[in-house]
Amino acid sequence: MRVLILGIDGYIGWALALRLLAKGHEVAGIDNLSTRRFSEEVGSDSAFPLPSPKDRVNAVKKKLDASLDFIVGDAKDKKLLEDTISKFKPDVVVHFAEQRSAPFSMRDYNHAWYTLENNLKSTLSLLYAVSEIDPSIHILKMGTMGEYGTPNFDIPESAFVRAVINGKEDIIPTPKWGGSYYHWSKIFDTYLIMFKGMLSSLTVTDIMQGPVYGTRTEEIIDEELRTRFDFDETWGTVINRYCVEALLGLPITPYGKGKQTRGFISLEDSVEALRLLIENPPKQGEYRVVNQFAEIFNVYELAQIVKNAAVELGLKTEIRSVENPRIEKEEHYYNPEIKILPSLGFRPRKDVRGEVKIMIKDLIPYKERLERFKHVIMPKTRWR
Ligand code: USQ
Repeated sequence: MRVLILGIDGYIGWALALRLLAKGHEVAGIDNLSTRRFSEEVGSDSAFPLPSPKDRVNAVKKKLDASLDFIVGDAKDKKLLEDTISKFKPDVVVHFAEQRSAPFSMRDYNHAWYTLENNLKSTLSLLYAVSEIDPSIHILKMGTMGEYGTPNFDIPESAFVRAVINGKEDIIPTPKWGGSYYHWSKIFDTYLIMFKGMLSSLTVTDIMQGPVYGTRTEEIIDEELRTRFDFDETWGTVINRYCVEALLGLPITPYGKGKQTRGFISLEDSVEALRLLIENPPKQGEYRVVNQFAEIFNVYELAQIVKNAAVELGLKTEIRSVENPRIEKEEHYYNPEIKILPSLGFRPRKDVRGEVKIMIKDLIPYKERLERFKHVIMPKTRWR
């Protein structure tokens, strides 16, 4: 298949490109390199040094014997999308080209607005470009499990639910509640996709993915092919942060009561799930919602798992609950449905307990580099 990845330079975008190339698909990608810049803006960097786009393309040629078109450009630019789609003629466009950090979106008005404008504009540009050039192209859009929030009912894996209000029944969009401007941008994206998808009969998979963790996938066999790995308070997600905290001898930091519960998935399982969704598109004109996670944990349980792994590897570390910088439920019900990926044959191959040991081992050679960023690890961005 021919796959265009918007956001190919990112944590998942790059890993997915490698997986698809290894499986014989043709891949092109667009990225404006904004995560590299924004990571610098908060005084941080990827744990693994990142090759330039040109070096990434060369590494793919050398190590995977594959070619890749890496376009440095902005996915908000509708003309760029039109030109690339007309030339490359993708079967599927994967949309990861969004600002993906909740804390970054909560820094101040400018960061909130940047997140909303960037994410909604890239989504709308893509929806229009595809509907004008070839509405049969499958759009695979990265949303988030965080769109649902943490409701006191089972989270369905569907775009609509049945509701009864004052005795009258109707079908309404599945209720959503974002915990940051970033999460709200994904909710608004979903509504744009459902509306424009309905108007133009678009074929869409909207993926609700939980936090991803991990340092590698099957294709990431050496440093030249590594994907970025963030650990600072703004760009790092919880398990990745805990591993770096443990390695540097900093306390592992569950926020607040630590009973915040999410569905987690390893990078390896994430790219495999994405490959399955690409190779098994929905029916033409269908809007498909997919919940994507592998294991459910609360953030205190995760801290214990990372601590045990670190101790086994001879590291000294402790868990220290810190005041929660976010406004979120710290104890809640959590039971999301997951049926589509299993129906496509998806079986997670990694689990947190095994993977965190591999992660810490992968990070050990970069300890000295990580020491330089110690000051950006503890949480500073407050929700109010
Ligand atoms: N947390 C801690 N300690 C830390 C860091 C985070 O307890 O040191 C807690 C947070 O308070 C939160 C949970 O861990 O309750 C998850 O936080 P996170 O930073 O790992 O993830 P989040 O901000 O929700 O966002 C990440 C990605 C985002 C993706 C989302 C999936 O950055 O792109 O959409 O995970 S989900 O969480 O399901 O919305």
